[in-house]
Amino acid sequence: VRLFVAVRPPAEAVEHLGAVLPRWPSDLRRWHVTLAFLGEVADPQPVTDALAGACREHRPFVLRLAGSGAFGRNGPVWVGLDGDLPELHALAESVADACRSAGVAVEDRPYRPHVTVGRRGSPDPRALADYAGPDWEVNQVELVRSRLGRAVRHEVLERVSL
Ligand code: 2AM
Repeated sequence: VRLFVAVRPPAEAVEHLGAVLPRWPSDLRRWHVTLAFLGEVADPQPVTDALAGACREHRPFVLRLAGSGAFGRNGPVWVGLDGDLPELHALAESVADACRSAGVAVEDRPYRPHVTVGRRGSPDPRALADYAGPDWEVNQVELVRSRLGRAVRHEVLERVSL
């Protein structure tokens, strides 16, 4: 199964952002902040166990959606995060370590927290550069299965509290 670990902004936060976009996004319920992308994993159980251990070491913290940019010209458009960023980075590092201890080869590249909100340069990230949404408390982490196909589908396999 194809897996990733993420935190999910609550409905208030994604709807606040949705309301300032030129068009109401169809995929708003899938918006998430990836902590670690695992790729194909044969057996999710060891990951689930390691994730529980990692999340026990962290307390809830506060984030808000803020700022925007694109990965390259005409690339995916993202909205950034603000708030307790050191806690977010520390959590992402713990999650990556936990996945590695469960035998998953997680990429070791600089962590750039974001929510992907569009593709091919749309919506215009310049219009969202000064965006700042409401604060929310991050108190759980999700292990998500991603099914590729004509329509991407996300299935939450596990929710782990901080
Ligand atoms: P993205 O939203 O910025 O594309 C599920 O695919 C999640 O894992 C997405 O949030 C995706 O980021 C993220 N991800 C990170 N690295 C990835 C990779 N190499 N392939 C696919 N998704 C990746």
